[in-house]
Amino acid sequence: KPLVFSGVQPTGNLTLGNYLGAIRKFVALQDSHECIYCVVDMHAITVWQDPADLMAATRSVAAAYLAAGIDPSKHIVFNQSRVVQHAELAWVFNCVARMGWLNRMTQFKEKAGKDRENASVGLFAYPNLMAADILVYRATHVPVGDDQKQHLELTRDIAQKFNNDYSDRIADLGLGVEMKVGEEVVNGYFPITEPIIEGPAARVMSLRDGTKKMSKSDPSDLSRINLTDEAEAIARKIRKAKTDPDALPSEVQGLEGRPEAANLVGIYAALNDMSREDVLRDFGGKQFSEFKPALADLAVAKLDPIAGEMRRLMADRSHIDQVLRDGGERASALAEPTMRDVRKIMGLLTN
Ligand code: AQP
Repeated sequence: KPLVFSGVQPTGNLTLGNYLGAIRKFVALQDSHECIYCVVDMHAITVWQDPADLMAATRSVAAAYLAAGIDPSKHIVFNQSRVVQHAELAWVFNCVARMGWLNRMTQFKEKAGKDRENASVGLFAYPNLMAADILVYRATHVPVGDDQKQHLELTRDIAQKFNNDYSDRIADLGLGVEMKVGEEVVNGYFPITEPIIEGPAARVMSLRDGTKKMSKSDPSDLSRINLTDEAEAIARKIRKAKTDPDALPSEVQGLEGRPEAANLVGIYAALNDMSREDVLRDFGGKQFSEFKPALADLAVAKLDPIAGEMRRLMADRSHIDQVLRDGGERASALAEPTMRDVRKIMGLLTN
C-alpha cells in the first residue's frame, strides 16, 4: 500500500479548516494507504509556546485524530519530538535546500510579518523540517490543505536535489528505486511526493472575510468554527457569517466573485460528502436565511460527536499518552533505517 504522512501543529484550538482540509482526509485514506499521522510539536515551537499549553494542545490534536476516526492500532499516531530522526534529517535538508528557495516561501513572509529580524531561525527553516517529516518515512502521498502546496513543492525539490547530488553513491550502494518524475523514469533514494489537496474544502475561508483563510490564530473567534465549539456556538457563528444579499446560484460558475457564498457552499459539500454542484441543485435560488440554518444543522450533526469524543478522551489522558508512546516507537523503527541509509549515502561515519 502507498505510504501517507501528514501532520497538524498543536498551536491552539483546531478549526473546521484543519478538519475539512486535513484531518477528514486522513480518516478517508486509512483503508487504501498505510498512514502516519503526526502532531508536529517541533513545528509549533518555531513561535513561542507556553510549555503547559503545548502539552495540552499536543494531547488535544491526538484526541481529535482519534475522535475523527483514525485507528491507532492500524496506523501510526505520534508526536514529532519523540522521533529524533525528524530533526536529524531536517539538518541534512538545511544543507540541501537553498536560501533562495526558502526566501520564496509565502507562509514565512505572512507569519514573520514586518519584524522579520525577530522571527526565529526555525520559522524560516520550517519547510525543511516538513520535508524531513515526510521523507524520513519515504512517504509518497501527503494530504494537506491548499495553504501547504508551496511547502510540498519544496519537499519535491529537496528530494530531487538530494537524489541528483548523490546519484552515484545511491547507485553504488544499491539504494536507489525507480520512480517517475514527470514523463521521465529516474533512479533515486527519496520519492517525489504527491500532495492530496483537491476537494470542495481545500481552503476553508474565514466566516468574517471570504478572502482570508480560516485560521486558529485569527483574533476574532467569530471568524472560525473550533472543533470543540458547542452546538449553540456553531449555529451562532454560521448565522452571523458574512454573506452577500443575493440568493444562491444554481450553477457553480455563479459562485465566482462571491467568496463568502462559495465558502459556505464548499463547507456544506465537504461536510456532507457531496459536490458543490449537488449542494446548488438542492439550494440554488434559495436565500441565505434558508441555507444557513441547514448548514448549521449539518455542521452540528457532524462536529458534535467529534467534540464529545474529544472531551471523553481528554478526561483521562493515559490512553492518549499510550497511543503517542506506542506510535513513537513504531515511527522510530521506520525512521532509523532511512537515516542509516542517508548517513551512508552522504559519507557520515557512524561505525
Ligand atoms: N483554512 C483551512 N482550510 C483548509 N485546510 C486548512 N489547514 C489549515 N487551515 C486550513 C490545513 O490543516 C493542516 C494543519 O495545519 P497546521 O496546524 O499545521 O498549520 P496552519 O496551516 O498554520 O493552521 P492554521 O489554523 O492556519 O494555524 P495558524 O493560525 O497558526 O496559522 C494543514 O494540512 C493545513 O493545510
